[in-house]
Amino acid sequence: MRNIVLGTIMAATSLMTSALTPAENLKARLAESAASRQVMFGHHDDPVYGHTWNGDEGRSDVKETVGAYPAVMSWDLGGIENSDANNLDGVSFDRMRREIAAQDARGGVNTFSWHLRNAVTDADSWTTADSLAVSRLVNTEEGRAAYMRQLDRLADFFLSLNDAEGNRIGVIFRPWHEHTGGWFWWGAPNCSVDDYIALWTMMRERFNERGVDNVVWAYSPDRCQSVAQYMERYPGDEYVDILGADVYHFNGSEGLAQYMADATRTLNIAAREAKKRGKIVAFTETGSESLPMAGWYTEVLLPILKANPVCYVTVWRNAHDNPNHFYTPWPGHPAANDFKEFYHNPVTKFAK
Ligand code: BMA
Repeated sequence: MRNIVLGTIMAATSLMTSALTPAENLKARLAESAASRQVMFGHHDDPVYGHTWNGDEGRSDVKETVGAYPAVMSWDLGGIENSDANNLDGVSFDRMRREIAAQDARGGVNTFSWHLRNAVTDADSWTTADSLAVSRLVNTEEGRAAYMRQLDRLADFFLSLNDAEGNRIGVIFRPWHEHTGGWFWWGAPNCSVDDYIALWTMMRERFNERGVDNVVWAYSPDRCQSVAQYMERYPGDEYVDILGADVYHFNGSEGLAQYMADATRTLNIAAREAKKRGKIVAFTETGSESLPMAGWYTEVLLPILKANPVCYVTVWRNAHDNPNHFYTPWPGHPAANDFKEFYHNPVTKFAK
C-alpha cells in the first residue's frame, strides 16, 4: 500500500515537473527559496578567475575562503552578439557553458547580464554620445534586422545550455540593466521610454519564436528615488519574473549612510511592487570595491538583507588583471574572517 501510494505520488510529481518548462521549474525553485527567508549568495565569474589566478579549473576565491561555491554564479554575455569566442572580460563561452552545467549540477543557479555592443554602430555598452543608439535598433528596418541577428545568437546560447542528461538548464537573464542610470547607451538619459520597452518586447517575442523556454527574466534598475522612477520603463508583468536592484556602495565608511539609504529605498520599492504582482525580489548587483571596510559583509550587507528579504544577492567580479577591482575577499585578505561569518550566518545560503 505504502509503495503504491508512494509510486502514485512520484508519478504525479514527475508528470508535474515534466509539464513545466525549465524556466517555470527555476521560478518555482526561486520562489521556494525566497519563502525560506534565506538569501542565496552570488558572485560574478566566480569559478573562472580570481584576484591572483586566471583560467584554473576547480578554483573560486569564495570557495577557498569559506569552503563552498556561491549559490548563484553570475556571468556576462557581452560578445555573444558578435559570435566572439570569449566575452568582453576574456571568459570563453565554452568554459562558461561547462561551468553553468557544473553549477546546475551542484544545485546552484546561474544569472546573466549582457554588456553588448550596439548592433548598428558596434559601439560598446558605455558609448553614450549617440542619442539614436536605441531608436535606430527598434524603429528602423536596418536596425531591427541587426538587432534580430544579435538576438538569434543570444537565443542560440541559451538554447545550448544543457545538463548531463541533455535537459535544458533554467537560468536568469537581466537584459538592459541599470537603465535608470546614464552610463549605458540604453540608459534613461539616452533613450525614450517607448524605445527602451521595445528593446524588451522585441527580445521576448524573438525568444518565444525561437522556443527559448529556459529563461527567467529579471528587471534590474540602478538606485531609484521613487516608485515612479523604478516603474517608468517597466516592460510589463508578462515580460518580467524578478524585480531587482543594482546598488553599489562607494567611498567606504564615508559613503555608508548613502549606500544604506539607496539600497533600502530601492529594495523596498522592488519588494512592494513584487508583492502586488506576484514577482520575486533580488539584489541583482551590489558590492563595495576593494572592501575598504573589513566588516562589510556582516556589518553592512547582512543588516540590509535581514531588513529587506531578497531571493538572492550578487556581488561583482574579482578581476585577475586589476588588483583593486574585487568584491569578495580571498584567504588571508583582512575581510576574510568577516566573510566566513557571513557564510555561517543562517540567513545566507551557498552551494553545498
Ligand atoms: C564592469 C567592470 C569592467 C567589466 C564590465 C563588464 O563593472 O568590471 O571591468 O568589463 O563590468 O563585465
